[in-house]
Amino acid sequence: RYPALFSPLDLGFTTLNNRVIMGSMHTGLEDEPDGFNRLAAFYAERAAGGVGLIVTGGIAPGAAGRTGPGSAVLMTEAQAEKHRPVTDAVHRNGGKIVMQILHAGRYSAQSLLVSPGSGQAPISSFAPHMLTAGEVEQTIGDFVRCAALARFAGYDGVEIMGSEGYLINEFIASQTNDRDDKWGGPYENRIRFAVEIVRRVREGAGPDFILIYRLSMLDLVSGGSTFEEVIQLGKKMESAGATLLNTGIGWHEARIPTIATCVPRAAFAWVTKRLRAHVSLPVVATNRINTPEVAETLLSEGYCDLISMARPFLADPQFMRKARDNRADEINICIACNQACLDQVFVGKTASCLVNPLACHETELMIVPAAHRKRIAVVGAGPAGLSCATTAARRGHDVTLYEAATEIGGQFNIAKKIPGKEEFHNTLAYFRRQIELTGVKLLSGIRVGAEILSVGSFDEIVLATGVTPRIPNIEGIGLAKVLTYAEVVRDERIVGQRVAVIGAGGIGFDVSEYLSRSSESETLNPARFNARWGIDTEYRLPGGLGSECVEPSAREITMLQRKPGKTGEGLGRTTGWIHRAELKARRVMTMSGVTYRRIDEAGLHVAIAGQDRMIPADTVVLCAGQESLRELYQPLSDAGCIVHLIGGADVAVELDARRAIDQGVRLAALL
Ligand code: FMN
Repeated sequence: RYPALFSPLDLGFTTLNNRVIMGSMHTGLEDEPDGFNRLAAFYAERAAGGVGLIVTGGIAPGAAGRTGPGSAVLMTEAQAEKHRPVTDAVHRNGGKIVMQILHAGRYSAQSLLVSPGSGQAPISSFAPHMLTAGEVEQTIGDFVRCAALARFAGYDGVEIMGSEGYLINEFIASQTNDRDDKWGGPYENRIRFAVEIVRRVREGAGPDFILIYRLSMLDLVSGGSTFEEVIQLGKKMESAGATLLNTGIGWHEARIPTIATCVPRAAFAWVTKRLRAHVSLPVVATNRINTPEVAETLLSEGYCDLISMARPFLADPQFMRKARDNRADEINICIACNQACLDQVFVGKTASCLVNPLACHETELMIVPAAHRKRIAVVGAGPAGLSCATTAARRGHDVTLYEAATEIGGQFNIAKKIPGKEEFHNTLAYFRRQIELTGVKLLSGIRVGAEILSVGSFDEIVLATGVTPRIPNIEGIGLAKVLTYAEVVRDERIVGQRVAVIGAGGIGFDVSEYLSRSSESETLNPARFNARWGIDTEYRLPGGLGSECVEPSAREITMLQRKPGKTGEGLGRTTGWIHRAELKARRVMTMSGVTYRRIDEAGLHVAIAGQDRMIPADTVVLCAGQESLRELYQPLSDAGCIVHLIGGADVAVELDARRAIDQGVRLAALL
C-alpha cells in the first residue's frame, strides 16, 4: 500500500529500512533515577514496531545547555554508560537510534544560561550570560565530546539541534546575535558556530556515523533567516559532513501554532520541499504528519526523502507494522492535543499520551492476558468506557458495553465538532475498530437499568456513565434562550446573534470558538490557516512572516467567569495561548469576577465590582461545569455487585479525557 514509505534509504555506510524517523521527544524519563531503563523499554517497543530510525530527546552537551535544572547532560563516560540499556534494547529489536544534542541557550530554565548575545528571551525568567569568544570555542568542544560519548554509548549517530530558537539558532538569527567578533555580524559569521559543530563532530566521529542537522527552515520570528540564508546553510551542512537535514519550524517564542491540533496536517512540508530543490542531502519533513497516507503522499510527491513523526509514536508504537501489514485502520492516531505529552513535560512530569496511556509507562503498566475470563459490563461508551472495555476485552475478558446514545464517543462527540479539533474523529474511529477486533459486545441506544445489571450475569460492572452539564441557580435559567453547551454543539440548536457564555473554562473557550466561526475550519484548509497566522509561503520577509488576516466573528460573544483574574488560566500549558489569541482576534469579550444576577428577555444581568451590568444576549450558553451521572452506583452496590466508577462519573470537576482514558486502561489492566 505504501511503496514510498517502505523503500529503504541507503546512506552509504548504513541503510535505513524505511523512510520514517521517530522525531526527538524529551519525555522527562531522561532526568529520572531509573529513567534510562524505562526509556529502553519505551524505545525498544518502537524499534520492534519497525520505525526506520529513532531520535532521542535532547541531551545537553554541558551544564549551561540544560533545558532546566537537573535535566540530562552527557559530559562523561560514566553518564554515557547509563545510555547503554537504551542503545542495546533498540539494537536487539532491530532498530537504529541517534542521540539528539540540544543546547538550550537563552531558553534554558536555570540561572546559568548563556547566549551569543545579551538579550533575554521573552519567554524566559533569566537574563543570559553572553558567551566570550573562548567560551564559544569551549561550547563547540562540548558538542564534539558529547557526540563522541554518544558513539561510546552505542548510538548510531547524533542529531544536532539547530532550530526552535535554541543556542545554535540564536547564533544564526540576527535578532539574537549582536556580536562583533567572527561569530557575529554577517550571515557567514553567524552560521560559523553551527557549521563548525557539524564539521568537527564529523571529523571526530569518522565517516560511518549518522549526523543529522535539524535546520530551522522557518523561524517565524522577525529577525529570523531569509530563505536564501536557509539554502546557504543547507549547502554548508552538506560540505561540513551532515548525513541528513531535518526540518525545524518556529521558535518557541513565536506566536504561531506549529504543532497543536489546530495546525493542518503536514502544514509545513512546503518549506522542506522548497529546500530539497537546492540541496543534495536527503531532507526530512516534520510536524503534524500523522497517518501513513499523508506520509506516502509527501514522499511520492517529492516533498522530502524522509518523514519524521514524533507524537504519532507515543500514540502507537506499532504504527509502521500496522501500515506495512495493511492494517492502517488499526493505527491509534495522534490527535496533537499535547495534553499528556508536552503539557506534562513543561511542568516537570513524565510525558505520556492521551490516546495511549501506556506510552512511557511500559515497565509499570502492562496489558497481559487475564488469568480468568470474567464477564464484565461497562456502562457508557465515552473515552473512559471505551478505553476500559477494549483493554479488558484485549486481555480476554467477556465485555458488554452499554451506551444510551446511538453512537459511541460521549463528550468526544462534542469535541470533534469544535473547529480545530477535527482529529478527535480519529480516536472514535480507532475505538470503533478496536471494538470489532477485541470482540466487545456493543449495545448502543440502550439505557441499561440496575435491574438488568444486577441479576448476576456479570462478575464486575464498570460505570463510565459520564456527566451532565451543571445548571447554575440563576433567576431566569429556565427561559428558552438558555441552552447548555451540549445542546449548542451536539444538538446544534439555533443560537442568536448576541451570545453570553457563562463559564470560561475549556468548554467556554470551545463553545466561543465554535460560535464565532462562520466558514470552514482553517485546520482543514492550509491556505486559510497560513493567512490567519501570517505564515508567508512565498517567504518574502525574514523568518517567513506575513500579515495576519483574521475572519471577523460570526456573532457578538461575551464570555464570563465568576473567578477574578485572566480567563483561560487553566487551559493547556502549550496550547492555552492559541485559544486566548483566537478569541482575542475575533473580538470575543471576556469578563471576570462577575456575579450572575438574572437572565431575562434583554439578556444576562451581572454585577462586576459592585456595579450592575447587562449583557444584551439572544442566547445564553451554559458552560458552568458538569455533574457526575452515577445513579446506578448505589442500587448496584446495595445489590452486592462489584462496581467501579471511572471518568466523569467518578470526578466531573474539569472534563479531562486524559484522565478518563488513563483511568479506563488502568482499571482494565487490573480486572
Ligand atoms: N524536538 C526536539 O528537537 N528536541 C526535543 O527534545 C523535543 N522534545 C519534545 C518533547 C515532546 C513531549 C514533544 C511533543 C515534542 C518535542 N520536540 C522536540 C518536537 C518534536 O520533535 C516535533 O518537532 C513536534 O512534536 C512536531 O512533530 P509531530 O507532529 O510529529 O509530533
